[in-house]
Amino acid sequence: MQEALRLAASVRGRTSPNPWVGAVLVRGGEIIARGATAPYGGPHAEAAALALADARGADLYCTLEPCVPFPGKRTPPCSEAIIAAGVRRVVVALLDPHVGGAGIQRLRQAGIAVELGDGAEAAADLLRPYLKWRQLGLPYVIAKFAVSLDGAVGAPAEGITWLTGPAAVERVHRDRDWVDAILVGSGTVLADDPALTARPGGAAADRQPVRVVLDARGRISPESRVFAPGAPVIVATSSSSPPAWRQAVLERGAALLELDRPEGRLELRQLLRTLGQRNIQSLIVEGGPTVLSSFFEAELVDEVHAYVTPRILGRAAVPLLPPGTPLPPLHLESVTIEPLPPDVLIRGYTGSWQPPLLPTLAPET
Ligand code: AOF
Ligand code: ZN
Repeated sequence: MQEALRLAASVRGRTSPNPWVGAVLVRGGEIIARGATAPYGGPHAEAAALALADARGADLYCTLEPCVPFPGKRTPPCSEAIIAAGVRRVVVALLDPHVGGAGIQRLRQAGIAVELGDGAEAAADLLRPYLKWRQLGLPYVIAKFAVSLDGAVGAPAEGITWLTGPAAVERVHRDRDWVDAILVGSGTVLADDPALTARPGGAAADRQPVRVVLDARGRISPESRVFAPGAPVIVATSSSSPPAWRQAVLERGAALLELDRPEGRLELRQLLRTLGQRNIQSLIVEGGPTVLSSFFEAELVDEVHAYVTPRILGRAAVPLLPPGTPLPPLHLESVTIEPLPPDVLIRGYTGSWQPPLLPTLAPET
């Protein structure tokens, strides 16, 4: 199962809106074939592994429940392929909310021994974006920011966009490289004019995340770098942005979303629902402080990536949450710490949504 999880992780962000899954065929304690989900429309992990070896009498380990037929399906169902291949036993880490146990049932019906739950926690952890999107229809939200030792958020000085060193910048690009979308506010576009592309190893990635800009009043220039070709752009605005500006943004090839703006703030839940409908399963909110605090305030953040940088900026700290925000203090869960010299990444979950582990299945008969 560990090898299946490694295979799944190796295609993270390459299969959307399909979940990234790994599968391993084993006979006599030896791995005889490996598979990972192909890009959307291509073979699933199980099918990929089954195509590589004679599976009669073998055991199959998969990180997600094998699929069953459904209308509009693009590939042949894995459960049928497993049965036809003569697999003896299947070990499944996690149920697929889209399949809901029907895959397990079908295999058992065909006389295959199915074991459930080995590696469930690791599989759910790996698939958090897909699981949340399937359950709630909303993308999984990662709030990313850099903070100095004196608690200031944002750029150190005019013209300098990155507070952190090269190792942390590379880490950010590797995250941009797997998520479906990146979001910033108009203030960040005005201050930094970011390209918002994934450039791991310094080179533009083949697959780019969708760029989302929040601009209620139509402040950003249609000449901004975020409109450069290479990745789709969505600009979320309100009824108060000028028609001429909207026209100019559309001419730059961006999609416009008009959101409600109760109390002067864009309706973020409405935005996330719309992004979810567009198959965006994961979103990094990169700033600035105003946008980040709105996401925290609306309790829409699932995961935090805080880069702490050993600088003392000696200017007024920008708080992530405005003083007096009516929120219980947030303690991150499952915290990990990654040294990225000279910076440190503190990563953790807010607990606003929990992945399902093992919903009860009908007992084996
Ligand atoms: C699996 N193995 O590797 C993946 C699965 O339209 P299709 O044929 O690509 O089917 C998409 C559904 O299959 C998707 O919504 C999810 O429920 C499941 N993904 N299933 O057995 C895999 N990626
Ligand atoms: Zn499948």
